Amino acid sequence: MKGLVTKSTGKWYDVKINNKIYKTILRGKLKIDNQLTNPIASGDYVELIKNKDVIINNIYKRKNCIIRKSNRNDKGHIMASNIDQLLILCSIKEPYTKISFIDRCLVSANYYNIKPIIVFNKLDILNKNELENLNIILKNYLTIGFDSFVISAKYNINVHNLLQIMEKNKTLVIGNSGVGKSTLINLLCNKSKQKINPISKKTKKGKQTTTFSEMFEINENSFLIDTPGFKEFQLYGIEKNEIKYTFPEFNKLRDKCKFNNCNHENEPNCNVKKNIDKTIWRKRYTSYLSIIKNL
Ligand SMILES: Nc1nc2c(ncn2[C@@H]2O[C@H](COP(=O)(O)OP(=O)(O)O)[C@@H](O)[C@H]2O)c(=O)[nH]1
Ligand SMILES: [Mg+2]
Ligand SMILES: [Zn+2]
Repeated sequence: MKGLVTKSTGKWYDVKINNKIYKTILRGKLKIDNQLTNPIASGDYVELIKNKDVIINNIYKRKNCIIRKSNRNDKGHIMASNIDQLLILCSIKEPYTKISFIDRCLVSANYYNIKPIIVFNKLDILNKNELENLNIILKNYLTIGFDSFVISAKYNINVHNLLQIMEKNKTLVIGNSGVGKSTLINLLCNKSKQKINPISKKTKKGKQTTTFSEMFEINENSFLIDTPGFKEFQLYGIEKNEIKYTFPEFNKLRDKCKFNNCNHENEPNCNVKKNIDKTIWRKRYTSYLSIIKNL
């Protein structure tokens, strides 16, 4: 039997076959992978066999998967497999999403060939100044060519704009804790009963409730995958000299750099650096430097 993993806890896995969810465990030999903390993630297609327990006997080849560096060690952690899009949920207030966080997610999406969508939530709590700031950020991302939206998940403002994009896709939702991932997923997925965490009055940050990535159904063909909140998105398995190619706006300029393998760092006559504050948004260039420094 072939099924779709909708939830993985590390101990047991929910696998969906024809609208029925099986609680399954993993066959021993599949557990061993020295590079990754989790051999299976939501979105994986697996082969089940029935013994006393229902056992995952095999994993089907993945179309793709998004891997980040584990918080606990240097291994990779698969966030989800076989996904079509990455929805980066952000907020410029309560909590503030760092531009470098967004850019790390964008690098990852580009590297794994997954379409990113940038969504700013909590439109309802922004004052005039904050709205102006958000519009600048939005304009910059749109100019680079990224689909970008502003919504309020809590008050269902502009969320309909997302629905069409979600249709017939598996979308991984990523974002700092407290940005509203569960609120958005509850709104879009009828059956989901995600726990919403009140923002702490002291820190204005969300607590982390979701511990494992889990897939929810918008309809028969459209799915959202919720990820556990985390503070930083650390890249995994990407070489430093590959990062520059994941910034589409750099690619348009690099032909005119003096060196054809220019890293746009300290090289003389770098056309990317020359264009900072022109066609290159300074914040993106800063993200770029911080990403390559941290690898
Ligand atoms: N004002 C406002 N609050 C929101 C919005 N979306 C979510 N929240 C609140 O933000 C807090 C965290 O939401 P939650 O969905 O648990 O965030 P998650 O950690 O990303 O899953 C809760 O108090 C939500 O009610 C929004 O659009 N506007
Ligand atoms: Mg949540
Ligand atoms: Zn250069």
